[in-house]
Amino acid sequence: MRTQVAIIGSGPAGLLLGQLLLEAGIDAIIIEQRSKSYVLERIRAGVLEQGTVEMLDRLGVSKRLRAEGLVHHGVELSFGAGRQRIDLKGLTGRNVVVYGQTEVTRDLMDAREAAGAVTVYEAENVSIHDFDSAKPSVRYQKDGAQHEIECDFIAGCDGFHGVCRQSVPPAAMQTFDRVYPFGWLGVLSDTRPVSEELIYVCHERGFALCSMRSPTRSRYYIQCSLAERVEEWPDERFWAELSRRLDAEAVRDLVTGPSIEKSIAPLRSFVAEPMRFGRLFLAGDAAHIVPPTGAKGLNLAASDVHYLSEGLIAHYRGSAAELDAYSSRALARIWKAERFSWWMTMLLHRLPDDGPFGQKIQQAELGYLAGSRAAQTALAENYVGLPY
Ligand code: RFL
Ligand code: PHB
Repeated sequence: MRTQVAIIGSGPAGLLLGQLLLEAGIDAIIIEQRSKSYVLERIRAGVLEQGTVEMLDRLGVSKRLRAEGLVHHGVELSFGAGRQRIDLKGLTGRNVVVYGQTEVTRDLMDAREAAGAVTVYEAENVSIHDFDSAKPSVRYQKDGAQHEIECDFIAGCDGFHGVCRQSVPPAAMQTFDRVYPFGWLGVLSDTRPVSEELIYVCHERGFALCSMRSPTRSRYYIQCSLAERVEEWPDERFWAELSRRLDAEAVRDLVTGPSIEKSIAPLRSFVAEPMRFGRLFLAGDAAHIVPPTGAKGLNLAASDVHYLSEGLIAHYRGSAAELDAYSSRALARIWKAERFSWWMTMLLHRLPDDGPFGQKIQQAELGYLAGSRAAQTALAENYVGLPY
């Protein structure tokens, strides 16, 4: 088999890139190690920047998003005795849309199938070869047979644990990371959300987040220790702990019910530089991770593949400069999102080793935010997404 661009991974990065290339008439095959239903059932992101929504509009895959997505003009921060609303729309003129990653993935898969583009699911032992030459290739096994795809370029969109970044010689790459000493315990439930807007909670017992997927489906998170296991958190214990961290109004409005998904995610920051190695390009979580506090992961995958698709399109039109600039253009935006996600994490979590000084600084920072339009604007500008 032969294609122009072999895309490894059918998460948001791979699917969006596939759609951008399809629109430009560039041939691409997606190779995914999991089944379609497995990919569709992974509960992850919920907040889309306006730029991500506009990309989905341009690609003609936003019909359901525009009908069912919840447009949010603000977010709330809860600390001390009350809440501070950050007026995203008033401060920046922009907004975010709450629409689950599962739904974005489904819309992109449907559009890809309707266009007759090829995705290989359940590909085993995927490996990439000769990306330092003019003739890279991808090999995998499926249904007991060995397959090889020859291509011009490989796009490594295979997430943090994927094979692409691991195939790069360590000496060619520099990595930067921070592992946070806590995780998020998340619960999905078919209950009415506690509030119309997201509430990010800084509490002495730890961080909490009230989010949603629809007017009848809620998503809640609480900060937990890394030693904890999901089995130790029956629903009653989760709701009781969440309630302890919420303000009186939220406790009054909280509707509890059986969880339909419950999981613990560790928090980390990570960046690999550069993002190009010969004819291999990394995009999305394959190249970087942010803690979810800033809601940036999926949105960064979108901006990466925006830059990458511009580079590939320019290449096939005879210009190399855009592709050469991919890594530096993408990284400039990534580091700003890394900074924001790190800052939001430090602002809102209880750090086990922080001590009284760290807690006073955190309170002062929250107090400054409450009283300063400039500080609120800085948060809002980053939350709705920096331009690209
Ligand atoms: P993905 O989604 O991990 O997709 C990678 C795909 O590659 C496949 N794969 C392979 N395929 C072939 N061969 C191999 N060897 C392979 N190895 C892996 C995988 O099966 C998978 O299908 O990466 P991608 O596309 O870069 O997308 C990144 C986003 O999924 C991620 O950044 C977000 O989910 C992060 N995130 C959030 N982002 C937001 O923008 N807003 C949010 O509100 C938000 N909330 C979150 C989040 C992530 C969370 N968790 C669970 C880490 C909340 C949470 C709790
Ligand atoms: C979510 O709804 O899953 C979500 C929302 C905002 C975040 C992280 C996760 O910052």
